[in-house]
Amino acid sequence: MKQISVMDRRTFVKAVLAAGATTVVTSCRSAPAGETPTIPARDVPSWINPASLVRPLQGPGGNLAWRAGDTLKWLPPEKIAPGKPADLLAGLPKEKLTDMYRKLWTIRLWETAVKDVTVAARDGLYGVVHLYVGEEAMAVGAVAALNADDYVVSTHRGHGHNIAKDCDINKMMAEMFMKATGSNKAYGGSMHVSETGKGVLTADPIVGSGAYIGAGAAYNMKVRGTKQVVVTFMGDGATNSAYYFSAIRQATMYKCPLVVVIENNFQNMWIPMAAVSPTHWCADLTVGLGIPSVVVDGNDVAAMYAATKEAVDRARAGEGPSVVEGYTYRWLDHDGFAGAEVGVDGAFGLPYRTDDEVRQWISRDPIKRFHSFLVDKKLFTDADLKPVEAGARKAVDDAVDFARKSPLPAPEDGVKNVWSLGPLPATQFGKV
Ligand SMILES: Cc1ncc(C[n+]2csc(CCOP(=O)(O)OP(=O)(O)O)c2C)c(N)n1
Repeated sequence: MKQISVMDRRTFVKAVLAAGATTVVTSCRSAPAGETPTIPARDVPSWINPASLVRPLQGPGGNLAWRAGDTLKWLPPEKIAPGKPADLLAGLPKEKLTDMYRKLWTIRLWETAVKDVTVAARDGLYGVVHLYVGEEAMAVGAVAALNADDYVVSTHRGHGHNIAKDCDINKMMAEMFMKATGSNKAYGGSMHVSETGKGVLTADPIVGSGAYIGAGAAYNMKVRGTKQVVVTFMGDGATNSAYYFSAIRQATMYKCPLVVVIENNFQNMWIPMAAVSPTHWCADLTVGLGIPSVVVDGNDVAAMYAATKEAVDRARAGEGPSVVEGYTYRWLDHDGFAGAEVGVDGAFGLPYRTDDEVRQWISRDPIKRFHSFLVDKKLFTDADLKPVEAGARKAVDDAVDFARKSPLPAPEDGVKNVWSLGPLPATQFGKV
């Protein structure tokens, strides 16, 4: 047999067919175990201040040799890094910083209450639930860069986005309990928790769909000239959806005020991001569109705020979309409560990750990092912050109480709020 070295595919197929083959099976070689395929390093885009925004060129993607525990290569530092984002954060009004601290704790405690209530099995909570514990800095940092009348498009893991956008946590909890007082009157459940009046346009279990919804809404803002901005949250997995690239491509074409915030938690359900996303980072996909596509430490409120603020300002000025990817880690399982216990942070004993990895990420708790930032900068004392945390705890306890005491929907409500054409015209088969 003739040895063939490097050639293009057409030449290869011609050569094999000329040799008498009737079927050609080709395969591509993956990187040898333990070796990350090398992709030539690019320059950091000039608009980023490399000293302040993290842009590690070697990301986790495109690595079929990924093993449980490999997220530790991106374990963030214990403290929020000094630099431009930290200065920007420190310069925010104290009320805003307090609000951000309250929201971080509200998300943590609200999600933990859902986990504890369900695992204790005292109440009936229904439907599939994707919790956001560990990822709080992404939503709080990004949404802090928005005005109250800007919009958010959420995901299947959407409770944190809603809380960051000031949605009613009582109604949200009642929706989890499938009560008539729920944010969707018990028609939606966890994956549809949203409040359009607060600017959360939708939360959606169809992974990737938020790209179109966000791009469509941003097009609307563009046409109406409202100067509002839309932030669409997407998981790393969602960026592999065909919807994603076509949506951001069109939004770039029309310079729509869209900011995509990619929550890269290294996992796409139980499959490593590294094994399904071909580029080092998801943000690399949009570099060719010529739009800012940055990667930051997603457990650092300062980095998330600074990067999103820059993108939002650009969108509002009519310059079009940007992508902000944060890398972060979810402490619990993809959905449900495998490996979780009442009163314990994190989920352990899961086959796709190591317990050591989970503990190390928990040690880089984004809330703890924000707390020490506020205290180290002498903006607040621990005594100032304790009541904020206690307030969030009480609000979450009240939300669970509200949900427990709320009525179930009446059986006849099952046929309300259902879309129909109304009475159908008579047909040749009689009235339908
Ligand atoms: C169109 C579609 N395909 C598959 C699924 C099943 N699914 C639910 S969540 C998920 C993974 C999403 O991963 P990612 O976007 O990274 O978000 P994460 O869950 O990590 O926050 C998948 C594939 C779905 N809901 N919708």
